[in-house]
Amino acid sequence: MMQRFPTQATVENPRYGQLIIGPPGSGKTTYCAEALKFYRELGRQVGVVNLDPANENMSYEPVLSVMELITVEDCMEHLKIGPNGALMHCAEYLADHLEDWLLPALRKLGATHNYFLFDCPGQIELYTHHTAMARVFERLERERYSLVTVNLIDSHYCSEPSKFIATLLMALNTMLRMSLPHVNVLSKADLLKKHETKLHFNVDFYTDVLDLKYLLDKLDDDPAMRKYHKLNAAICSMVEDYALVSFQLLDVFSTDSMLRLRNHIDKANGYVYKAGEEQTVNSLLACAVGAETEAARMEHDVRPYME
Ligand SMILES: Nc1nc2c(ncn2[C@@H]2O[C@H](COP(=O)(O)OP(=O)(O)O)[C@@H](O)[C@H]2O)c(=O)[nH]1
Ligand SMILES: [Mg+2]
Repeated sequence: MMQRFPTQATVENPRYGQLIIGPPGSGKTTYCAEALKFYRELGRQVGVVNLDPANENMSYEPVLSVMELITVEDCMEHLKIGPNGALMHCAEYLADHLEDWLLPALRKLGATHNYFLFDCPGQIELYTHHTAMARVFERLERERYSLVTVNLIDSHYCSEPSKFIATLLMALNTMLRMSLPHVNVLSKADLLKKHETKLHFNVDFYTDVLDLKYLLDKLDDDPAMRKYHKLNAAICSMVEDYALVSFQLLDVFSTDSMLRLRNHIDKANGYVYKAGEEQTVNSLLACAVGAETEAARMEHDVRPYME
């Protein structure tokens, strides 16, 4: 987790935003719906802003949706382009209408909300190659939102070493490109128990990303992957050298899991340093120095998803 130091002390009315990203189907919309309820119960003035122009089955009531501005379907019909091109076009269109659409709407909502969950589009190329979403995020930062990217990745990707190595590379690439406080999440962790027989290592191997030598050995077991040994070794060593990628496990339907993730996110975007619902010196200190023991962390973060 990349962490931001407290800058809010000088800001009059701090505003916060979680940028929920991750491949289609990784659980972004479900997370937004559950986080909305959860944060509301904590008393936060929170709302979801849908920035995904192809978001179907929104299970929450957004305070604002990009689909009021443009939809993938309209683009496909009017521009006679395919779904991927239409999505890129929508992202460009959004980035071109920040000053006359997104920001005025957010400022208006600012009267009643100071915490936004941005449900973002999933296509990875929007974050790794394209600049439109980066432009949106940069502009929000300049608008003095304390942002954190919450990158959801289906924990199913742990089931095969080759999938996991691709996940690591994708997470690192996104983190470096976005250069924002960042929390990587393995979503649908409740399903890990079901897949556990397929996992080659303990769950904490995947969350902590400390020693990838074992992953490399496993990759070499597969003849199809063995011929890429040098490439895989280079990727593993790069991920280890940066030492930035680690994951939080999330089961959106578990209150404890949502609470643990909230603690990480609050540290990452600096919410914890501001007059939030946890204002005591002890809770600040606990967050600041990571006062939890390794055993306690294992008990809460890893154990529920084992056996
Ligand atoms: N078991 C389980 N399923 C989940 C969880 N989060 C999301 N899902 C399911 O994953 C599917 C895709 O979720 P969705 O939120 O639409 O993904 P999006 O495309 O990233 O917005 C849906 O069927 C959700 O019910 C979770 O924590 N546990
Ligand atoms: Mg969605």
